[in-house]
Amino acid sequence: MANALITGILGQDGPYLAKLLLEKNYKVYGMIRRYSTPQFDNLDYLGITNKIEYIEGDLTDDASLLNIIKNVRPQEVYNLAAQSFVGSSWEQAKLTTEINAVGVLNLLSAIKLFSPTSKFYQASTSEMFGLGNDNGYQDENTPFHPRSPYGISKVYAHWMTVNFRESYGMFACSGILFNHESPIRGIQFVTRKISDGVAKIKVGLAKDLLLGDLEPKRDWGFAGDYVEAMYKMLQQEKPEDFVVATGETHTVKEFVELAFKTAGIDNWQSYVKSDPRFKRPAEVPHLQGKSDKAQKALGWKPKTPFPDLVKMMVEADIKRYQDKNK
Ligand code: NAP
Ligand code: F7E
Repeated sequence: MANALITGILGQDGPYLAKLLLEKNYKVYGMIRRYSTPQFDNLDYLGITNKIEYIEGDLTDDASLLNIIKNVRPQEVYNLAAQSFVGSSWEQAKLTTEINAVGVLNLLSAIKLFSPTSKFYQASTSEMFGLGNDNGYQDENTPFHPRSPYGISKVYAHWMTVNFRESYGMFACSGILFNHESPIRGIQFVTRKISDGVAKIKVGLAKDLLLGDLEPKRDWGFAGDYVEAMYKMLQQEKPEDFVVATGETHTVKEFVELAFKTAGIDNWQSYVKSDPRFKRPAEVPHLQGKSDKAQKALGWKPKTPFPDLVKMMVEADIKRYQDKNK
């Protein structure tokens, strides 16, 4: 039986990836950091909480990683753990760097020492492009110009992954994924904040929705589709880096309009209020990925169109509130 270690198992992508690997008969180890009350809600949502073997560890604690890699010797390691919220990365720049940059070095070093044949996936991001090639698409050849401490930390981790591959011949891949969302997306990210806010307005629990800049454009896909690309990257004969994206871009405002419309509310302008607290010191104005390489080499394709994604998220949040009231 193949085995895999997933860090960040309690987040959004961890549960979708774990579900995919369990369906392929993997034994899945999930690394969780020490918490007084760990939150298994996302794994519960996908019905797989009891199918995973949990191990305590933290990317910033290199001894914990050495022990895990030594004991498990996973065939595949998916490093999804991160301080992933761009907005907080200015206030907690050092912590973001320790987890997202140095943490990845810790994990790669542990693998090199105790399980050098493990295949490694690094969760890289379109935030590394930032302002790079703002006039068109971003692909594997687009220069990086990160705009946040988060983006900068991920550039370090990306190049460290490439460097372990080039220096030690390790099977280390970097998946440069554009924004991907789902009904279990963290509540502070804009899509889920909108779907949750619209649901609260729909059921009468809120009167308005406070947002920052509505003009930035993002290439939004469905997390369930994107974890397939992660898996496929580690099944290749040789390790490479891939952009994963839909190729479509939409403004935050377009997401807002469609979310309200999906809930049967026409006049979104009456509910959405601008709040400068949600604006960023430096914005990434336009992301639109070109995933031709992944489509050709991995046979991967995004399956969920933008309107279906918005509908899935809004309907899931409305159902959550309706179920609570039963
Ligand atoms: P997420 O929901 O924020 O999940 C991240 C997970 O990392 C959380 O479960 C968190 O644990 C864990 N974590 C944080 N600090 C840790 C530490 N020091 N040690 C161990 N675990 C730690 O993120 P996601 O949306 O699933 O994204 C997965 C990965 O892909 C992240 O690396 C993110 O940066 C990257 N990425 C995401 C997107 C996207 O659009 N979703 C796009 C490109 C790249 P707790 O539950 O304990 O807080
Ligand atoms: O912001 C704008 C905000 O926080 C999207 C992470 O998964 O994807 C994510 O990063 C846009 C930005 O995601 C609000 O300024 C307006 O332009 O949902 P977000 P993100 O920053 O794109 C990348 C690929 C990752 O790797 C990250 O880990 O929406 N925006 N008003 C707002 N954003 C938030 N959060 N809240 C607002 O009220």
